[in-house]
Amino acid sequence: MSKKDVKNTSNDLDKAGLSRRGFLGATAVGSATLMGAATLGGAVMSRESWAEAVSESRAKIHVEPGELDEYYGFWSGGHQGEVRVMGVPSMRELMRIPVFNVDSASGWGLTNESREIMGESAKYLNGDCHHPHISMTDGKYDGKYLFINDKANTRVARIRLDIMKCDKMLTVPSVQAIHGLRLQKVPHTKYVFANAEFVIPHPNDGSNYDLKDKNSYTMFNVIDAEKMEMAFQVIVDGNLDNVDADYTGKYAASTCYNSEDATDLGGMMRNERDWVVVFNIERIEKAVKEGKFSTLAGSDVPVVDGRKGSDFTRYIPVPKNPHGLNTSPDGKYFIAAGKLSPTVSVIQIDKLDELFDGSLEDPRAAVVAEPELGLGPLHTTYDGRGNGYTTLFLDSQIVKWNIAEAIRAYNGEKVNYIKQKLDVHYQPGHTHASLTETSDADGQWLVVLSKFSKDRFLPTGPLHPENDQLIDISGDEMKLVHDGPTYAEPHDCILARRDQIRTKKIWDRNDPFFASTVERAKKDKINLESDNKVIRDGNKVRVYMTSIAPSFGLTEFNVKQGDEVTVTVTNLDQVEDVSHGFVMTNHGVSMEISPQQTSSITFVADKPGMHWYYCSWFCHALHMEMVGRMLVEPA
Ligand code: K7E
Ligand code: CUA
Ligand code: CA
Repeated sequence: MSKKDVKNTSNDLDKAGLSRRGFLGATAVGSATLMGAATLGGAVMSRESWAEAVSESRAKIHVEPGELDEYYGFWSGGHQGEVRVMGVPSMRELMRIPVFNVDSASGWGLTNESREIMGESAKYLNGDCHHPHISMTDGKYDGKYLFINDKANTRVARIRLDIMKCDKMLTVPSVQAIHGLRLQKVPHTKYVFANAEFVIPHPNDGSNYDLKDKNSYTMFNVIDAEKMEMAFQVIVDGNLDNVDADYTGKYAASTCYNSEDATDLGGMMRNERDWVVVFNIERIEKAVKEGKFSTLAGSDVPVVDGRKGSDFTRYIPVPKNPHGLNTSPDGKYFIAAGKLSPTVSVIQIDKLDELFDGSLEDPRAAVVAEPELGLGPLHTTYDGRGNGYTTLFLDSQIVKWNIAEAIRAYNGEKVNYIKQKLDVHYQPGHTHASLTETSDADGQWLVVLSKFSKDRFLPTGPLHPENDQLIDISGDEMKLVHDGPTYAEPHDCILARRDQIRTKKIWDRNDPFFASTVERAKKDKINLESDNKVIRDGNKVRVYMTSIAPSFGLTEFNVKQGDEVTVTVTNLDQVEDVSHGFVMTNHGVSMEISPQQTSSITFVADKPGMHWYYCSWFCHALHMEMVGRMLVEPA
């Protein structure tokens, strides 16, 4: 079926005197079995025309060899620790950005430059990242940074999108397990909001294990995005799960599933309602500026108390163990997914002012709808046309529903706000529509990150890949167009238009990424762009060399057994894509040196004899010949 035919189908509908909305509404009220039937714009289609409509959508994701994708996708790598860059809609993996892991191709976690960025936490070889988010200006992606959390080791990292490398990493003090992470959207990303999930005693020194004690709590953490330093922390009741920010710059809101302060599953499910806690960032910022804060032992970060009764927060009861919290792109609503309740709770953001000034007393008055969507709602995303798309973990479905109609139904009107339920495969967690968390939400593509793939791919033993599915949401009907197996475990992803990301083709010699290495070379009176020299400093040996395809500036250097050797390589090539590598055999040494980059790595020459080093990134027809030898004199 051609595009023209699809259009005709809707025209026929109009001709029949049935407006799209009227038709859907009437049918849906009358029949619960509509869901799952093939429909286009409300018209029930034949099996044949349905297949044709889907195949037309599928043709759109075929990006020809040599053609570029319309969107950049950034996927978290879950407990694998990295960020993955995808092209959408082709779903081709473009790049991996190591962050909370060690990567032997790039040398992340091995090189001096990366270890300096990781700081003290470089000792951790693992991470668990969930939520990647791109910095914004006026509620739109500015393409500058991507931030991501590490639940495992309580960190937040920043990736510079011009070079697609992590350039800052911060361990959040006095808390455990950063989970939810979102950015201030307006006026710009001044703050990173990071939820610490687990309640711990303060001080956590073994003197107290009582979670009901008033000195046991977790905190909402606010990070200065530009400096990547802590701005302030807010003590809360309960625990903290997911978070999002509004479009005024004033509020952020987080879900809490453990209002019970329980330590076990049964306890955490006891209450029918937990809550969404809303933070008045403006008020907290003001209090901190006026010095109205305290600090915790071993930290100088300003801490304010945002527990119940505080001026800084409001607690809005919602059912039950809520999980995802997502702001609608029109800026009107925070929507919290019920998880153990089949509902989502729609919180009207412009009622929050009244909630904070006291003119609205009951916090539940800010809830303007609580539509029933299905079993296990986890996360919601938006098409910018007034619809929400919520993952149903237990039903293995994505449900499209209309927000305005859900509000009318909550007010007693008889409307069916559910537009479509589509099976996904299987057990979806996050879902993300193109540009959905910005005011540019364009309703083109929807990614559903399914936790189980079961039988969808060739078997790979007991451990299965996940399944990231791509759905065309540009029309009235969601159409599943692609299965994308992924390695553990992308929790979340985001999509940005390709023009919103601007990358460098080669390194700038003044790039701060390797500035401290340049600084060290200066102290050694080394010109990195021309010198090939060995500096001996006691038992520390610093080897400086250049590289230009297909050779290293030094093909041989001498050290003594037991020396601590730092090899610094500067890639003089200026041709885009000509990256070199440096690997010292049998020493655990490997790194990338891309055009105009300087990289360095330190190791102990603990074995006497001859040790070859070689280039590990294929750079030239004579790449295999790009070698040298380290000669280690026995002690
Ligand atoms: Cu639902 Cu960590 Cu965003 Cu996983 S979280 S799914
Ligand atoms: Cu240089 Cu391969
Ligand atoms: Ca609970």
